[in-house]
Amino acid sequence: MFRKILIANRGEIALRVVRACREMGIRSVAVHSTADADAMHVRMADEALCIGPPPATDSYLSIPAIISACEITGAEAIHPGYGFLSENASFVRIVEDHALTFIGPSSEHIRMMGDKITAKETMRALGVPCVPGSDGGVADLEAARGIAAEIGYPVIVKATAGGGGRGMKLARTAGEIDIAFQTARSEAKAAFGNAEVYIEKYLGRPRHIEIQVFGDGKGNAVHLGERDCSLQRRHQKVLEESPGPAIDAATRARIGAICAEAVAKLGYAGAGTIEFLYEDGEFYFIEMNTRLQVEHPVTEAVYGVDLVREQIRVAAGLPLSFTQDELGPQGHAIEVRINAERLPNFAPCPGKVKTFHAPGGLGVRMDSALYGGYVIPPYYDSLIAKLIVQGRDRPEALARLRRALDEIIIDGVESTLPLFEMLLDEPDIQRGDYTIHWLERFLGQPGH
Ligand code: MV4
Repeated sequence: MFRKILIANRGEIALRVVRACREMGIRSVAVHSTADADAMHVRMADEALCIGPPPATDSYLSIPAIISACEITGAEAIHPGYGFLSENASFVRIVEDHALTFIGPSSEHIRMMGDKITAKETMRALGVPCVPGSDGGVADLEAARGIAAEIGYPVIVKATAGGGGRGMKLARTAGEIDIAFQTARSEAKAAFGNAEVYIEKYLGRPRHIEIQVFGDGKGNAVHLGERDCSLQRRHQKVLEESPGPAIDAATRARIGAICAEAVAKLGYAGAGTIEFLYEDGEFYFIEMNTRLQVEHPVTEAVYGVDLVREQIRVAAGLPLSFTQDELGPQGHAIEVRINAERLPNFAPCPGKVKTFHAPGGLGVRMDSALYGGYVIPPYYDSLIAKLIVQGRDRPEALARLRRALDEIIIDGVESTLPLFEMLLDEPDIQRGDYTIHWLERFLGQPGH
């Protein structure tokens, strides 16, 4: 096992990794920008090193600074958290070349899933159901018109280098395919330096269901069920839950087994998420994320596992600590993302936190790097806390969420807390009856 791990991240996720390290008897090294000298992850880690100025490109994204920090501190492994360098295949290659261990999958698997056409072809070949569409890239307008006509409108044009909602264009009718294709290509070229696009049938009212998978890198893998992440605004998730309100045990077992088998055949190592659109009882693969996700705690809650501990174990060459037979969801968990943003426009609202009080009690977990007197810097993501609640069933989890929200105090900065109070009053949310479009429709209504 590693003696010392460097955490190439900040905020609540850096703290999450520090906690796993401490429980495993591993020393933790925090790195930080000058803007984060007083951050909680710096205080909580065993050691800390400043790696650069506030802009992430010069600190949390600086590969030379992070590799140097490992050499200075003697850290043997790097946990990337999410975002920043977590899905950067070139970074992982450099880490490997320095005889350090990246806590995550191989650079090859990251690169494969980063290219969305390759990801889709790979998954299709492994028996994972995909959205009907072009087989591979679409080279020119002629081909785009032909394929779109064949699939039937509406269609969506996506950049192979995109993902997470970046670089997509909808064509509702044949009259819109030329502009959608051309715009998608030129925007993809400008944004990613890669103009290649592919075309899919557009699904009009799906849920976003993602399957948590875990591989040991030696051909063994398990799934840990699904999360319904449909409640989002501008591709930023707002609330996630597990089990998905629309997914029954038989459906979970069927899609879970397909995902675990695919990941096993790939020889994938570590945590991964296979994203699907789910409509009319069918799953359609869209992307795979090769990292630990923000919303991993809902899976930890219902499956009773420590996913970060498991990531560290697998990276150290140890086997998975559980078999598929030992894994099953118990009860229900919900996470809400609390951002330092002003409603109704979600404008970032950094500044000094005067008072901070985290909720507690049965079934409540709050992952946050906030403290009273902390100054939220303006340079990074506005996520300041994740509240995760669990109950014996969904109604109990919802009641607990309402109770925990009542206990939270965040004074000094505005936050998205009032949004969750509003959501809990909505019958659709109480019933679990929502798609990927529900929240934006709700927020678009006058009065919200
Ligand atoms: C789609 C789609 C409808 N049909 N693909 C957006 C994020 C990226 N991961 C894939 N996305 C979508 N792909 C087809 N064929 C609708 C979306 C989409 C979406 C997906 C998941 C969660 C939120 C979303 C919001 C808008 C659009």
